[in-house]
Amino acid sequence: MADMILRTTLTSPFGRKSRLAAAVLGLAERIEVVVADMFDDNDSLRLQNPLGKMPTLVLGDGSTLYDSRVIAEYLDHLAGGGRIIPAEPVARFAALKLQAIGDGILDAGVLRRLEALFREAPLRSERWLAYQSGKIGRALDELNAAPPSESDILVGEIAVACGLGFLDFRLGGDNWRASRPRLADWFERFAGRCPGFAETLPR
Ligand SMILES: N[C@@H](CCC(=O)N[C@@H](CS)C(=O)NCC(=O)O)C(=O)O
Repeated sequence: MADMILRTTLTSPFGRKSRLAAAVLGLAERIEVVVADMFDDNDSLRLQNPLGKMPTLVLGDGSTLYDSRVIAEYLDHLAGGGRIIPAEPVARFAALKLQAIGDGILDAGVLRRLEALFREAPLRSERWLAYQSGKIGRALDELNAAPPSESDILVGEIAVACGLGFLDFRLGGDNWRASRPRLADWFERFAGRCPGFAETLPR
């Protein structure tokens, strides 16, 4: 039975990070997803998280946790610890660094999307959009040069997969795969082996 609520949309890539983490850790049944609307002034999301951001996890006692990194830590803790965030320092910081690059792709992608959502076409800054695209492109190149693990499913692999899934969902026309075949192959294999991957595809 669910004893926690996750506030997110079914398209949020950061929300997907939490949902994938829960699936990987065998905790999905304990979490009910209650869809949030970041544009609705009256949505309780803003009471649960003053930043009004998704994902936000509401615990059984009504207290809340955010952001996706903190939620990943919490779920890992609930599952016994060291499952998606290793305790051993070398593995731990490698996983957290990989999470940072996956999150960074998402931060840049979300900023690009917000620019399009909040600014009319004539007001959009092409320079800003290109600045964010540069981050995504360089991150993808680095990941292609050294793809994540083929066997582990740690917070880093989860974050990178959510980043790539977001590019496919929101920037479908932008074929990142063509010049990053090693990363594309990694992503395809990850999709096949990661619990919850298909169920959490953005929709
Ligand atoms: N660092 C945060 C980023 C969360 C985030 O940017 N979420 C987006 C949706 S994917 C959001 O809520 N945007 C609304 C806003 O920025 O007001 C995390 O890891 O959870």
